[in-house]
Amino acid sequence: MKGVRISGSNLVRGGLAALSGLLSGFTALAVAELASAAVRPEAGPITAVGGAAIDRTPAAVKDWAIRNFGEDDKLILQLGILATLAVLALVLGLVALRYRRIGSAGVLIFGVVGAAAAVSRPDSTGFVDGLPSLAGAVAGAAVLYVLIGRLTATLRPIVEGQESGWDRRGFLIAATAAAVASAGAGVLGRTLNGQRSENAVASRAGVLLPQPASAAAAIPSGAQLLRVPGISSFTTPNKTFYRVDTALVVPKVDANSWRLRIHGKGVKRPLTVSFQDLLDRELIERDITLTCVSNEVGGPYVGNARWIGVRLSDLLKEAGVKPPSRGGPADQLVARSVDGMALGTPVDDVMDGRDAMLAVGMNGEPLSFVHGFPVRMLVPGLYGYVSACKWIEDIELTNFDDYDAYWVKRKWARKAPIKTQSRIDTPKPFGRPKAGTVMVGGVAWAQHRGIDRVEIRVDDGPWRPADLAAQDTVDTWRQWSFPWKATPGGHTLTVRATDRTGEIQTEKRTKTVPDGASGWHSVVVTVD
Ligand SMILES: Nc1nc2c(c(=O)[nH]1)N[C@H]1C(S)=C(S)[C@@H](COP(=O)(O)O)O[C@H]1N2
Ligand SMILES: [Mo]
Repeated sequence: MKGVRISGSNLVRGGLAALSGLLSGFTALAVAELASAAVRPEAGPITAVGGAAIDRTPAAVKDWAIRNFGEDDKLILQLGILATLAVLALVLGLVALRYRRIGSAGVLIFGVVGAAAAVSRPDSTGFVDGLPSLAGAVAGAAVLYVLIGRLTATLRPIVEGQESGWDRRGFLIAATAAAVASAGAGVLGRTLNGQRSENAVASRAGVLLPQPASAAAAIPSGAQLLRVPGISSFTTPNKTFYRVDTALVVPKVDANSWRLRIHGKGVKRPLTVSFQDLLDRELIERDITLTCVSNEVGGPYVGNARWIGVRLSDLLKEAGVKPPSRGGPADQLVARSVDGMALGTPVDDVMDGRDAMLAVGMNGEPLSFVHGFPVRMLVPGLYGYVSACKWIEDIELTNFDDYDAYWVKRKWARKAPIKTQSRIDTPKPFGRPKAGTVMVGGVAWAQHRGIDRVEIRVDDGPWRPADLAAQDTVDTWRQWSFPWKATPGGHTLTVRATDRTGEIQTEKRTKTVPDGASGWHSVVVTVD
């Protein structure tokens, strides 16, 4: 009887020890959240560890995550970190029951790991970034130490002959106090961190985009094919525009205090401009199709929008920058963002007359926070990772030989013009259209070269020309359609495009790494 009772009580104590571990982890995160409000929200442990994990993720894995989780990749990563921490906290609680100090030391070690991650981030402001993790870990370690102390305390039996027990009451009080205090710290931290972004939200709400001096020509009415249900809309709405970046916390920048610095090699007159300075300059409005280098053949990471911004070459010329083709000493423009991203763009591309811009507006609105408010860069014809810096705050002129930007350090190519691609939007893969005329349709893009021709092949038949929608500009994608006389049975539809230099989209399949996927998009359907 006695033996059974003791092991039962050990089981309870084991469970409570594991719970103490969890509570200690909760305290650590909550206190870290509060401390991060005093440093920077991005220095919080989950963001820091997640960000550091993204920085260290090999290109192929990053690509795999984008492919499988799409834009939920960051949420999945954060949930994964939380789940891992929860398991480790449970284990530490159990360890602490036997070895009280080692349990608490374990919590401290996690704090050091979090602090190291925070300090290592490219946007880190130095050692202070490690403080939230350390402060959280110290609080968490203390909570674990105290709780385990109550679980292992031996109280003298109250009644003569009764078994001596542990401090149930003390444990309950300490655990409740820790939980309440941690929840308070967490909520306070969240609120304070939220307030920082309020100024940014207010500054965005206050933006009135001026009329651009150089308006975009109206989109030709024939650019959007109306009789092809299921085709991508010519202009991608902001809400559904794809998003690819490394930011676990979307930067919320206050436009009123935002500044952009232009400096570096061959910059005769370094410039610092404010958001208002940009709005006061001559603005251009252009339709530009943006594409991600991580887009698979047939993939979704491409979108077209109407952007308003300042011509980047105007600013560079004002700063006295000459492109290397005219004797300038710097061939790389490195754009840096508030979140520590660095993207490298060929100076020649930016200054060759194309509409490279610092964009402030997207489809008639100020940029949204996810798409880079207040200002982002865009260079027609180049993949986003070598051109489209969001939340930009610094432009440095340098050389490709002297500096590798963020993605280049991670095996992606230094230079990456967008490859000619075409995509079948409808019918969908494994669709079951009815026999008869089926409207096949989609989009094709070869930014800054333009699309000249799109062809469709049914099974192993001949290539036949698709009907092209009107071209907006060479910097935008182009819709196409093909009325297919579909016969019952399984069929494979394949598309390929030809750009305006006369080059046919290559059949050769390549991976997205290092400079973008190539190959033809095919869709298999069964005609009923
Ligand atoms: N600051 C910052 N800018 C960035 C990135 C990033 O991770 N951080 N990703 C780039 C990549 S890879 C692409 S494809 C485009 C995507 O822009 P979007 O999210 O507005 O579609 O932004 C670019 N600009
Ligand atoms: Mo990208």
